[in-house]
Amino acid sequence: MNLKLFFKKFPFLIIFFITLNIYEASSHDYYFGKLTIDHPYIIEPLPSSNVAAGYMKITNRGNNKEFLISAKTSFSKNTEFHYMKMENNIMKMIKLENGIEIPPKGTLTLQPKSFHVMFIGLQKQLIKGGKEKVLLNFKKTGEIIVSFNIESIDKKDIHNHN
Ligand SMILES: [Cu+2]
Repeated sequence: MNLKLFFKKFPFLIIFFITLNIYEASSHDYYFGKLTIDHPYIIEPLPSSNVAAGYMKITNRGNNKEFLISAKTSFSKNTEFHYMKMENNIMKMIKLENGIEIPPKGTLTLQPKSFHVMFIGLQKQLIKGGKEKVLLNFKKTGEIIVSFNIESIDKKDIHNHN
């Protein structure tokens, strides 16, 4: 049976396939050894800003701790890993010198007001809708290039990734 005939007989399948495609295009996961990196994104910084923050969800299916120890990009001079913490009603940004720990059989979510990758010394303007490649280096699993979507902060509020 050719495809045209097939869809004539089962028109609901067209919708199913289209939905499947959209889902795959937006799911944006990376499987890397025992790690899954889910939906890396950067919140579009203000045009005047010299820094931007990146987020993602990292799942470790292994039996050992893993560490995200470095990140390299061509759009920023430097990257650091930070954690935000409330101290006397003031949000403090703490630099994580040893990287970000992902517990065994666990998930760590980098998200606003928590863990993030700080891209410092931006070399270009990051505009929502764009994508930027980042080389992530994990202590045991090694290096992987992932694509971060540039998203606006408004979209994040109505968008639930869980
Ligand atoms: Cu920061």
